[in-house]
Amino acid sequence: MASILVSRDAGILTVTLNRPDKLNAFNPEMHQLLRDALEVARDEAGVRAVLLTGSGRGFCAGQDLSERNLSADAAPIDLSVSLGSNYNPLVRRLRALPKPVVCAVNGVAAGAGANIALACDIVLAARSASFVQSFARLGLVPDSGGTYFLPRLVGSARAMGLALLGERLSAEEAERWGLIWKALDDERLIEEATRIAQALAAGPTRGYGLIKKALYASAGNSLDSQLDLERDLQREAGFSEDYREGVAAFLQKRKPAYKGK
Ligand code: LHQ
Repeated sequence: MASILVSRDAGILTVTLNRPDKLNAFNPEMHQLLRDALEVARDEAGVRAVLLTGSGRGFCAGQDLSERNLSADAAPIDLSVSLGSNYNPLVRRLRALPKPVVCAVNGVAAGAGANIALACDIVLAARSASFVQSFARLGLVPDSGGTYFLPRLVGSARAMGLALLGERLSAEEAERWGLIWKALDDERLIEEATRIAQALAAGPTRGYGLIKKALYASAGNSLDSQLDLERDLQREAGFSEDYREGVAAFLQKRKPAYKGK
């Protein structure tokens, strides 16, 4: 059974983490297949949105700990190797993808699994899902962008509480705290995530890519540099066919037919 399932429909690349017995914990094969899928999403013009979810009752339980079994006499593992070669490139790939990524968190998201969800652009979660910064329970530091995303999304008091205590945060609380876009009834999750992905896949793809660039740069920029960046990105957006189509459709009082160009 492949540890990642990939399907394509109407401009959406749906990627499903598929190790349900391990709550979709990451192993090297899963990293490799996810990397391949995100390269397809980046390189193929026909893909205009990505939908990421998990199979079974979990979204992703982070690193597969059964692969990290440390006997007393074993040499310690250098964890920076797997962050440098797998997790960090994954987070960078998700953020840099010039197309929107919708994440449907179908169940528990723990450790790197929680932070990979937070690296996506629109995060929806089933009401039964939860987010756990489980790292401190193992003596580790939140990784995969956790120490970057958490304080920016929920403020430093809540970020510190989540990181130190490693308690489960329900999907509803995550929505109230501004950690995610929306919590939804379980049976509506995939339907709603697909509806959003479909709308994005039919939208002005180049403009969306530029919106991602602008918003993700904003956290590290002064107002002055952000205004300059907006000017430059708007210049680029203004040269797109979709901008031309958007204005024409508005003036002709019809629905725009965006091509993603
Ligand atoms: C698992 C796992 C798992 C293997 C559940 N591995 N089997 C990056 C780079 C380098 C190094 C280190 O780390 C990282 C990033 C990280 O992600 S570190 C953090 C790793 N993840 C965790 O610490 C989470 C561990 N899992 C849990 O705390 C719980 O399983 C959660 C809270 C996710 C869910 O709890 P429950 O709903 O009660 O489920 P469960 O614990 O019964 O798990 C179900 C099965 O899944 C179980 O197997 P079994 O054969 O007994 O049914 C677990 O052993 C397995 N599983 N997480 N990460």
